[in-house]
Amino acid sequence: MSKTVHVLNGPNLDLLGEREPAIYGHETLADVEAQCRAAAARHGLELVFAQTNAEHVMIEQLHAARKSAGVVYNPAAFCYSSVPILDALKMCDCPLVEVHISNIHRREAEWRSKSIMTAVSTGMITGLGVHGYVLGVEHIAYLIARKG
Ligand code: CA2
Repeated sequence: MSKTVHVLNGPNLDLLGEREPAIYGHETLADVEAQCRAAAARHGLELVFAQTNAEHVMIEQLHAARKSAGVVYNPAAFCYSSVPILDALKMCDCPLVEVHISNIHRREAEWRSKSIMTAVSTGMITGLGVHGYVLGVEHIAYLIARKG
């Protein structure tokens, strides 16, 4: 059984920590990666961490993650429109934890709450800041431990 967790990030998240700190906080994506690596190490899991601004790259990253222990993913604005990514998510044979740093249900515009990915995600963590990623990794670890 795979013990690899994939943490995937969509467009613009490479700039995390540089803009809109009131909404997204001050931590950078490198900080998020370090926190996810620490969580994975605590549970003896391998971690693949990636970010892309390109839809086709995220699709390929999801294909690579299909048989993994689980995917923790922040699709960012792809979550509002990308049917190709939605289809790639459907092809994954593993738990899918959708993460949003901000609470997409509390934002300035109603459209931000309408992630089309939610329909195929196993679950969603939204509004807990970058700690949501760590919780996502912890959840995959919990599922592996439960299976024995
Ligand atoms: O809250 C989240 O994690 C979001 O997925 C972030 C997306 C946004 O479109 C979603 O509505 C919610 C992307 C935000 C743009 O990227 C930024 C990166 C760094 C700093 C500010 C924004």
